[in-house]
Amino acid sequence: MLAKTSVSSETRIEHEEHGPAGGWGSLKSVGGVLTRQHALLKSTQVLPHQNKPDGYACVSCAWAKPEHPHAAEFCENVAKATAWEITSKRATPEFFLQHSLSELETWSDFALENEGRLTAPLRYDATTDRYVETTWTEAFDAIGGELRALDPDEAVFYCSGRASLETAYLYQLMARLYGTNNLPDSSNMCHETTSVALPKTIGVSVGTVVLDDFDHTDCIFFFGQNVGSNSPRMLHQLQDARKRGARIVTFNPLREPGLVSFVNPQSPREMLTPGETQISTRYHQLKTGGDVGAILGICKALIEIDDAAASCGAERVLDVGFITEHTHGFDDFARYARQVAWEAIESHCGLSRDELRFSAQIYASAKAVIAVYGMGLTQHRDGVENVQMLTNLLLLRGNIGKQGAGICPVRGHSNVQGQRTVGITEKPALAPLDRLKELYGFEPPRDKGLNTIEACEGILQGDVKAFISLGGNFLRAVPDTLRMEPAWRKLRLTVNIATKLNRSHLVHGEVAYLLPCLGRIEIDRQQGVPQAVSVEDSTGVMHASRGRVAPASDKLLSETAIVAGMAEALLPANPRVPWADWAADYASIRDAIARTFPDIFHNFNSRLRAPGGFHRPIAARKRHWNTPTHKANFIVPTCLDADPDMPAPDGGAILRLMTIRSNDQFNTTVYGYNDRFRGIHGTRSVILIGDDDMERLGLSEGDIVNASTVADDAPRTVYGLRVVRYEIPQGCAAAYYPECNALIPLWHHAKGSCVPAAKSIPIRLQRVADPRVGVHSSEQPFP
Ligand SMILES: Nc1nc2c(c(=O)[nH]1)N[C@H]1C(S)=C(S)[C@@H](COP(=O)(O)OP(=O)(O)OC[C@H]3O[C@@H](n4cnc5c(=O)[nH]c(N)nc54)[C@H](O)[C@@H]3O)O[C@H]1N2
Ligand SMILES: Nc1nc2c(c(=O)[nH]1)N[C@H]1C(S)=C(S)[C@@H](COP(=O)(O)OP(=O)(O)OC[C@H]3O[C@@H](n4cnc5c(=O)[nH]c(N)nc54)[C@H](O)[C@@H]3O)O[C@H]1N2
Ligand SMILES: [Mo]
Repeated sequence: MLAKTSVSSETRIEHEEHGPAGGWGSLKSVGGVLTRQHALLKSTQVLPHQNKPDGYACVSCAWAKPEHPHAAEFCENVAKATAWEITSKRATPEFFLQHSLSELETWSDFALENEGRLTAPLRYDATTDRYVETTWTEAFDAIGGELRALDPDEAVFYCSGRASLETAYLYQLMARLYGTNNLPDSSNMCHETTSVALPKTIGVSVGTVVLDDFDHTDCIFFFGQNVGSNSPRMLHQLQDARKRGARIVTFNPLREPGLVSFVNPQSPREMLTPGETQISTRYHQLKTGGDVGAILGICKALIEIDDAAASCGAERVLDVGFITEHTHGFDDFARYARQVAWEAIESHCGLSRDELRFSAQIYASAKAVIAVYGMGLTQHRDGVENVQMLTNLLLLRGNIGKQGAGICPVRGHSNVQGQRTVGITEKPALAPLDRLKELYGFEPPRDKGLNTIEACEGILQGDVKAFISLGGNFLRAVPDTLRMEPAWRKLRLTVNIATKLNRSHLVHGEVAYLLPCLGRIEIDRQQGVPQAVSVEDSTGVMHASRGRVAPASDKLLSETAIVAGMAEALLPANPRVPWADWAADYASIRDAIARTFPDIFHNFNSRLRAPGGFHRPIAARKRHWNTPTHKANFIVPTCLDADPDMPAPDGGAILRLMTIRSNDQFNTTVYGYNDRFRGIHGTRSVILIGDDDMERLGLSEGDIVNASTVADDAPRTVYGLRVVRYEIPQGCAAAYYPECNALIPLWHHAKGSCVPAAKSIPIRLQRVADPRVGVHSSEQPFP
């Protein structure tokens, strides 16, 4: 058992300065994964086709793909994600005959996925406690029969963010024809905060920035997004902007090396000379959860400067014309900002008024500012206010709807934004229900469906009986692991459409199916014709994607074919809904998407052929404000005084834990146990704590601690974390996701968006006398 789970011989924490992002370290890190996955040769053959007009769209993050791609338009992450998908390792039916699910449950996340690609459809056999091979027809019929026996609202159709626009469209249609809006997706744990915050302020649910804006900006404000690890291709835009003299002001509790400096591994000249680009021109290590305070401080400083200018007739600092013509609520906001005390701001964010004033000057002197953000803003109880404060800042100088400026939420999964666009949503108001009714002649469900948190509550209460998962690793991604797992076992039906084995497949329902699908890099032939699929990137651009390598097994079906097959077995025949024809020719699905969403997808098939894809319309870019006031709205924050994330201070014993991603993972997929940017090697069972806190809590580097959530309703502890001394603001700590998800109470989520507050968990630490406890649990995430 331990042989399977142990992956590294050595645990090493380094404290020397870590090099820049990119560069030789990046090449070395990629090489390791390619070799381990036996994918070296194949990767070198396919990677040049990544994000190219004839190639496949990146399977890693959703960052924008340029119209004129670099010779090698890929990054460290993509190379890893590619190797992980086209690996020559296989988890065959024979593998499943050798291992019971109870045994596999003791394996780590890494070990499970490292078995390689799933190769045949599998059904759970209770008598042997194993997955056994089945046929596609048996699987579809059985799943259809199980679902028909339920009330549709007892079933949940989850969607991780990787499936194409075509598959996602069919998936939501299947759920609605069946009779439910229970369509939660990974954005419920991610940028749902954005989708709730932005419609109220600027009347769109997505960012307003496109790639071209990076060529025209002179200043970027960067909040809570770890570009070096999570969207490295964006470093090219940041590097170019810096070379033009643009300034980058970063707010992050951790000094993330990718935000400090960068060497372009695709530029031989840069690789051979020591030069590196400094990315951030100012770096504010604010307190975790302190963004509203920090941004408010900058707004307050701007308003102070502007008030002074107005009183002496000097040039104004605020864009008065824009504010008057285009915004609503400025007076209330300005009044609030003038009266709020600097002390309150400073204690909220841990930054001084002088630092904030200085950054306000930088902001004021820039003609066009982009604000970039990620999970550091969205995964807090006050996440929605975080994002809205950021739009307040942009609105003060008209930085929305002009070239080189705008708001830029960096999306996660490669098609997470697009899935929402084509109807994956639990909110009926966001789905084109009337149009679906008209096109397909049925009465769509009108009740609100379950989001991720509500689906978890439904599973705990026993109201949810079936869980269908289009990709993802739901059980590992959601909060409250130790409460969710026993409840998940009580489900009647679990169906997972997946490429690789993960824990959500092992903790299963009474009836369980594991259905293996093609990955996006694989050639998808239907009736002999290779098919293209499409995805939407973080900047609202739609791209075609064509697979390049032979499928991992001849028993795989495409995700599209699996959804169509399930739908045919589940639903009564309807001549207007030609599942088999759709699955045979994806262009016909695109025609259906175009008929459903003509504003975005008119002439979908022909426009998809354009190099660089096509843009969706984003009203706020044109300063059309689809809000109730028909203006862009300033929003007065409410959270400065009361901190919803943390209980009352307890003599400093309570720390605020953020859960983070390493450079060697993609969400719950763990590629390896090294976080080279943070100097942590060979283990993920660590907790990063600052000097002062270590001293105050009597801890030394290397001590083993247990972390427990400060909450009354249930005990939540993660055992055996090794203390790592790290530069992080006082009172804050960091540890890896998903290992620490057991610490997040289900109810600890963002007001308004229900995104788990994974960046602000109140915890207490307890030192473990016997350090061997930690050695066991560092390889063994399920104590
Ligand atoms: N290699 C790789 N790439 C990925 C992923 C992956 O796991 N691995 N995941 C993908 C997905 S689904 C997503 S959503 C994105 C996630 O990408 P990010 O949005 O970068 O998410 P995190 O890695 O969680 O890191 C958030 C950053 O916010 C900082 N932070 C934490 N709390 C606060 C705070 O209160 N304020 C501020 N200002 N900063 C804070 C952290 O220090 C960290 O640098 O990446 C995508 N790309
Ligand atoms: N504590 C904490 N929790 C978090 C976060 C955090 O920062 N902290 N982040 C949250 C965020 S931002 C997100 S997006 C979620 C992620 O939640 P999910 O999207 O549910 O999880 P992933 O880890 O991305 O899913 C990995 C699995 O997807 C399957 N897969 C990979 N490629 C394909 C494919 O092409 N098709 C299909 N069908 N399956 C495929 C593989 O079987 C793999 O095991 O986690 C959230 N949870
Ligand atoms: Mo995400």
